[in-house]
Amino acid sequence: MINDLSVDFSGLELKTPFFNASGPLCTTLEELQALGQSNAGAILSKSCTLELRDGNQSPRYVDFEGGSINSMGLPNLGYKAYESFFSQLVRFEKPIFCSVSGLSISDNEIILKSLANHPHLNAVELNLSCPNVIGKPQIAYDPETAQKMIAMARRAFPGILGVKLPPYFDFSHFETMAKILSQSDIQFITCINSPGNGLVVDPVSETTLIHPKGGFGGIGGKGVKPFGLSNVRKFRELLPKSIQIIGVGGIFTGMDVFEYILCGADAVQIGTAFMQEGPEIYKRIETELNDLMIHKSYSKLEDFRNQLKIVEAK
Ligand code: RRO
Repeated sequence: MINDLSVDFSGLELKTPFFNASGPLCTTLEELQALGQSNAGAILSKSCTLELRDGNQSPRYVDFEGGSINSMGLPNLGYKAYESFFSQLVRFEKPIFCSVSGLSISDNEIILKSLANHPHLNAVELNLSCPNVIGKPQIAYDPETAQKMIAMARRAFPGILGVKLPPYFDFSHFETMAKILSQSDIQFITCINSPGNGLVVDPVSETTLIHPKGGFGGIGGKGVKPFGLSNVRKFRELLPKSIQIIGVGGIFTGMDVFEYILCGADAVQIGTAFMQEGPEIYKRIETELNDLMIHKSYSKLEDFRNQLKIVEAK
């Protein structure tokens, strides 16, 4: 490593500012160990529930030109399995994050209280934005429920706590959520989850690409980057500095990471591109970010974090 790519994340050291988004390739111990061996700055587990879940029927994850659509439906091994994995990940000497997505407030409370006693877990990312559980709306689109969930989580889990948000598209919605988040004593937000309920069509077979929910699913990939960037930028403007921001959405290159940090991200996560390329992606992205920083004469991330300028009017 030539530049200093490290991040102080609520007192945790991330050696690189990028790691996996919760979802792709982070469900089994083997997958989590592969993240440990990679150049990812942290290890994040698949969103977990109280009990093991098989998830939705296949096909449920399909790549298309520049992106992906998924309706996995929260397949995971149940939180107790992840608790047993975390102790086996300590040797990689990087922060361990657990994503939690219980199906009710009381499920989340049980999981979080148990995680609070785990000696090797460093942080929790509470998922308020899964778009794919049949019959369960995305919590973070309902501010009142989100507020209750976050307040409960704060009481149940005293450690480093963040929430994973869906994309917002209206300034009034950003302001409503920012008010709740500012009053909630959490350490970070992650934005954005895959924009929910997109539809991708195969014109040859005249079918949807995925089966569950009539073909509707969360969209990842290049098309969502403008919304990932806007959500990071807007929340950075509205939230106190004490809340750090992880950017997600459409990151394929070191240049994409650079753009997110320019918009105010403290760190970033990679979903679709990680699924396509595997754990080797973190080495490539590190090299690309390093080269770009050298080209621009930046030696550390603080040199350009949150420094985006508005283009002059003509
Ligand atoms: O498992 C999923 O279907 C899923 C989840 Br929990 C999520 O948060 N985001 C997503 O795109 N898929």
